[in-house]
Amino acid sequence: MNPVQFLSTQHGQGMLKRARLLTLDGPQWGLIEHGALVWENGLLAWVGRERDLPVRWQPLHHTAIDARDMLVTPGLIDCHTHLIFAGSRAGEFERRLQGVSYQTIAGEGGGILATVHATREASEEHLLASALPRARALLADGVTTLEIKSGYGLRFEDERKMLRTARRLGRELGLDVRLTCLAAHALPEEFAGRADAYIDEVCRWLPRLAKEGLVDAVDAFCEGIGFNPAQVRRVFATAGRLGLPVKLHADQLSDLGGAKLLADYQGLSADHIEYSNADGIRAMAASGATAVLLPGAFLCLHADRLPPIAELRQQGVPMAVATDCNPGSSPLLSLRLAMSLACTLFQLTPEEALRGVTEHAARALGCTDRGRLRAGLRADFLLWNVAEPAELAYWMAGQPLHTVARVEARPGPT
Ligand code: DI6
Ligand code: FE
Repeated sequence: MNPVQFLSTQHGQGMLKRARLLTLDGPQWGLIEHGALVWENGLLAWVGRERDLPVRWQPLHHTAIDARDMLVTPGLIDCHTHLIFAGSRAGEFERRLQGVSYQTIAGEGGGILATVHATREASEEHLLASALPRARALLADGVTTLEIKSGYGLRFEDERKMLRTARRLGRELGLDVRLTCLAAHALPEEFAGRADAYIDEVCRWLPRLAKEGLVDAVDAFCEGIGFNPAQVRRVFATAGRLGLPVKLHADQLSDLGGAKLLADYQGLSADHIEYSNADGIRAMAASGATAVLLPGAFLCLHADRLPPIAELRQQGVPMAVATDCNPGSSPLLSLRLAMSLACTLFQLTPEEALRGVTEHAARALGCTDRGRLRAGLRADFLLWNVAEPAELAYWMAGQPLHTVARVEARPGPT
């Protein structure tokens, strides 16, 4: 199996020719047969049929990379991960296979809090070293933009440690990483029975973390085993005052009105949403929010309540797909497998699944500069060794990726 080739499009100009472009720019796949694209200093400068190449770009033709009729897509975007953590929850995996529920384990002080203990003990170096192989697995599957959440520190210094590590990981791998503060993920033991007091702390941390450039968005876990809508509203109101967009782990295990709550704050995305009601989906459509589907967690938790896919389609709510890579509910290291699960478990079409990890995943992160092959957007694109577009969601595992061309994230101070 040939290793994936990496190409930086950060500097200078370049051209790709003889490509089958899946642009996602328009209905269906946005397929352009016999296509070509030109990049310049990290941006796509032109995308179209090779025979229509403008005169100004003709000089590039003789040094163009020949895609040899391979399918070319935008770089993949994993818009929901908990990639930074210490410790292992494989033992819980075994217990859940024996029928012990996720909630029961959480109630015993395991689950998220088990990972919190390990993450609090770990240094930044240890967190980075343990996250790098997980990130490299996602890169080898075509991810060029990665969202990473905090949420296993639950103390200021440990949440800061997680977000700094996520930023360092991006620089180490030349990958664009979007940082989401999920301090409202679980109630730490030292605040047992005092959730409102803990939310007070989180609201005090946000301006300090934002001032260090460590927060691109704010998230919360609105759930019986997480935080109630009133507590989430306080976190969202603080984020709003700081000009930070919000996202929400919404209605994953029960209907707490999380989708409607997210929409009330013009949030970027409601994620999981298995139990979201029709009112919440309508509110998301009206507010322009994106739904993030997380089939890995659905599968691993043996969930039986499907997200409201028909309502999302009917209301025109964009559907993104992500790995939710985390040690408890979704130890999933392949965004393409998430695409496949979104098709087989949630009945998405292969085209919806690819749009879910490109254009719609970009929307879920508030990134308007990526997710399609269109002039002016980032020059992140992938060449695939597959004959048909549906194969991108059809093959589970394997190594169909041939080349990753991407804008390298600029190194900088850690
Ligand atoms: N929902 C999830 O599925 C993850 N977090 C959340 O809010 C689970 C995270 C974990 O189990 O470690
Ligand atoms: Fe999650």
